[in-house]
Amino acid sequence: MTAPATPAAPAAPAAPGSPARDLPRIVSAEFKAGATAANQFPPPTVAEVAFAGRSNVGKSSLLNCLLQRKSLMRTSSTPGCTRQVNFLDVHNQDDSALVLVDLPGYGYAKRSKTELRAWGTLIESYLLGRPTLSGVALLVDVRRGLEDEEYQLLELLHGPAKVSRRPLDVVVVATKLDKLPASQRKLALGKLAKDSKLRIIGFSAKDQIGRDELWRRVRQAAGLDPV
Ligand SMILES: Nc1nc2c(ncn2[C@@H]2O[C@H](COP(=O)(O)OP(=O)(O)OP(=O)(O)O)[C@@H](O)[C@H]2O)c(=O)[nH]1
Ligand SMILES: [Mg+2]
Repeated sequence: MTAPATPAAPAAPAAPGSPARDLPRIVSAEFKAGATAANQFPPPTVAEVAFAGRSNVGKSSLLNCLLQRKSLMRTSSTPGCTRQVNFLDVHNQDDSALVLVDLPGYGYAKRSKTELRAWGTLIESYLLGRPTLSGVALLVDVRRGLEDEEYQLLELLHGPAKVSRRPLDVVVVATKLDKLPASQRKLALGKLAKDSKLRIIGFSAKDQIGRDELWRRVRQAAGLDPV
C-alpha cells in the first residue's frame, strides 16, 4: 500500500473576493486506503467521486490541485505512477464529507498482459460494484481528445451497474489546458463536448484553471449541493 507522499496540511481559506468564496472550505483531505484488489476496498460510507483516465493524463495532479495540497498524491512524468485504487477522505467546513478516488491509469503499454488483466478487473469491480459511487470524472488530455478507450469507458459508465445505486453523474475534464495556445482552447473544448455529448470542464493543474468549476461539479455529483 502506498502512503501519501506527505502528510496533509490544512488548506488555506479562499482569498476574499475569489470565485471560491461561496464554496465551503475543505478542512481536511487524508489518504484513507490504497487497494490492489476489490477485497481491499474500504467499507463504503459516504458518496464517492472517482477520477479515471489514461496514464499520465493528470489525475493525481488534478486531485492535488482540487484539494489544494501540493503532494497528497504522488505524480510523475513517467506513465503508470498510480498502481492502486486510492481512497481520499475529504471533510468540508459545512460538515459535509465525501470520498475522492484516484484510479490507476489505462493505456500504459509497458505493462504485462497479466497486469493489464488485473487492472481491468480491479477498475471494473470498482466502477460497476461500488454502491457509494455517485460520480465519475473522465479525464482526457485536451490535445488528444477521445479515443477508443474513452468511448469504451463512457459506455461502461452509462451501462448497468452490478449493485443498486443511482445513475452515475459523469463529467469530462479536459486536462493540461495550459499546453494549448489560448486561441485553440475553445475549439478543442467544443469538439470534446460534441464527441462525448457531455459537459466539459477545461482544466490545468499547472495554471489552476477550472479548479472551482470542477469542485462545484464534484460536490453536486456527490449530492452535497443541488444541481
Ligand atoms: N503542463 C501540465 N502538466 C501537467 C498537468 N497535470 C499534470 N501534468 C503533468 O503530467 C504528468 C502526469 O501527471 P500525473 O498527475 O502523475 O498523471 P496520472 O494521470 O495520475 O498518471 P498515472 O498515475 O500514471 O495514471 C506529470 O509530469 C505532471 O506534472 C497540467 O495541468 N499541465
Ligand atoms: Mg496517478
